Formats: sequence, C-alpha cells, structure tokens
Amino acid sequence: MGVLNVTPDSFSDGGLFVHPEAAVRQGVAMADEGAAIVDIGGESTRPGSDPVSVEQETGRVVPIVEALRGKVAARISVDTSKAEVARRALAAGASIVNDVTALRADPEMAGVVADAGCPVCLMHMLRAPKTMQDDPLYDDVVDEVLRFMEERLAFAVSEGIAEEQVLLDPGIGFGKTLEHNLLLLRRLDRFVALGRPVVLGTSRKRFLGAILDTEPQGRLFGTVATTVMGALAGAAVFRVHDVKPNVEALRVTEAVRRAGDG
Ligand code: 9MG
Repeated sequence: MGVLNVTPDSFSDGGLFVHPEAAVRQGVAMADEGAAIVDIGGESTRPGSDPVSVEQETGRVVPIVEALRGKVAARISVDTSKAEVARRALAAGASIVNDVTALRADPEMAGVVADAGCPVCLMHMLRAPKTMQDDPLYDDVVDEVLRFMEERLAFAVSEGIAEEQVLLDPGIGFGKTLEHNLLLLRRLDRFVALGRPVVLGTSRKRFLGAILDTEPQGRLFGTVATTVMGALAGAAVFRVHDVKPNVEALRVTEAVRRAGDG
C-alpha cells in the first residue's frame, strides 16, 4: 500500500503532493513500482495535527481518486475518518476505506462501509492525533491493542460489515512510546492470529528516528527492516512511502519463505 498524502502538513511528505499533477504522478509511480493499493489521504494524522473540514478534505482527495481511477491497476483506498468523505471517494472510484479511528469518529462511517460492501482497515489509536502522544500508558500494550481489535471487529460486524472485509492494524506510532511500538512489532504474530489480514504502517515513523537518530528521509532501511519482520510474522499489507524498496524486500522474503515448497 503506497502512501499518497495530499496534505500540506503530513510528517514526512507534507506539501509534496498538494498539487494535483504531482499527486497523480506519484500515484502512478507507486503503482508502477508494485503498489497493489494507493492510499489517498487529505487530512494529516501526524501527532499534534489539527482536523480539517469535510469540504477541504473532499476537495483534496476526490479529484485525485477520479484522476487515478482507470489510470492505475492498483486499488484506491481513501484514508479518512469522515463518512461523507468516504462516501464521495467511494463514488469517485475508491474501493477501500482506511479509518485510523476504527469507525469511532463518525457514527455514519460503519453504515457507509456496510452499504458499499468494501474492505475497511480498522486501526488502533489512543485518543486523537492532537493528544495521542501525551504520555501514552498501557498495562500491557499488546493485550490492550488486541482486545481493542476484537471489540472493533465485533462492532463492525454488528453494523453489517462482513467480517471478510475487515483488515486490522495495530497503529504503530498512534499513542505509543518507542517501547510500545517495539513490543507490538515483536508480537505481530498475535494480531495475525486474530484471523484477519494485518496492515502494518511503520514507514519513516518517529520510532525509527529514535532508534537511528535520523530525520524521516533517512528511515528507509529501518522501514524495510520492519517490513521484512512483519512479512515473516504474517502481516498482509505494508503501508509505505517508498514502494520499490519495500516491494523488493517482500519479494525476496517471499522467495526464501517458499524455498523447497516445490
Ligand atoms: C493514515 N495512516 C498513517 N499511519 C497509518 C498506519 O500505520 N496505518 C494505517 N492504516 N493508516 C495510517
């Protein structure tokens, strides 16, 4: 899953793709490099970020969905927590909803997804982007995020979303310390055991910078390391800015995993 932030303020690529031609070029490039999904977001979820209106978000996302639809073989995912933005993006050609609030921000979101019959990614986040990094606390981060995933999956199904359409994401960096992120990565197998495809989003994130002492652009090798570990643990989708290196790492990992299978 290639990240396409059409925002002025995302943490590592903010402002790079606000111009529609640049966004479309980047979407096409990521698909050419092997992205199976292009995830388009019009509201930053970086720590401390401010929310934007439905009109602003729609105005950023929908023209890019329309321009990419038919131009790329990759599926288009809309990264939003607002039901109206999801509805309009799905009407414009998106076919997946990536909701970082796991259907908690907008009471109409579950209905939009259920009516569309499309896949939805439910991600864990502590509180909201504005406050999530203010001293996040857990007794046992892995257990608590697992329980959250089970509860949100049950909620989605109770709202008419088919279980087969749900993807789960532990939300690396969303209300977590470095140690919390490392523990979640180490026990990713427990999320895979829930039986739904697991989405992993580590790309260029701050916890990598804390380990490597680098700015976002210098976190590629760290990102690729987590992609390989995630693949070995059974994760299914890797949300990344740098598609080619991650696709190549996944192809090699897969080849080794299948060696001797005939
Ligand atoms: C929008 N967004 C930013 N980081 C993300 C992550 O880790 N997972 C998902 N699903 N979405 C994310």
